[in-house]
Amino acid sequence: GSRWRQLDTAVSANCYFTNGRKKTFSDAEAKCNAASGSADGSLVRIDNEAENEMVFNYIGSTANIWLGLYLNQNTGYWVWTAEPGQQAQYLNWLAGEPNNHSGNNEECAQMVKRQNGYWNDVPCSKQLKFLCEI
Ligand code: GN1
Ligand code: CA
Repeated sequence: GSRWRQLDTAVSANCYFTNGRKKTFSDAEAKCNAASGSADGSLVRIDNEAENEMVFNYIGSTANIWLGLYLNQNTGYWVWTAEPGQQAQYLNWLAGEPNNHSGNNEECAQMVKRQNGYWNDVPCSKQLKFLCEI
């Protein structure tokens, strides 16, 4: 669809999509899968500081968003939906996070707009805006 677009070609050649709606983590990931057709899109994956800055600049005009990052219960590793078999390498947690705070039920990660784009673990059932990547 036409809503897929690049954000900063100096940082990433990948395309990004949002519909401005709020969804649970799994519903948001499913939307990213569906919106990309056969192209295997997922919730946004951030691999380095430049990409984090790019995405943070983008959400400056929107709100907190889901990242495609969740806790693999079996391994105890944080993994990206785009590559669930691999432990996430770049992480940008806010100080004190991840803390599994809300009833020990925080297994999905959000980028926090008011915390300079640092990340926080929250319940996957939370409804957040999201950014897809392809
Ligand atoms: C938030 O809303 P509260 O204070 O119980 C946040 C947690 C953070 C915590 C940090 C759903 O918890 O993930 O770790 O602040 N919960 C949500 O103080 O955003
Ligand atoms: Ca938390």
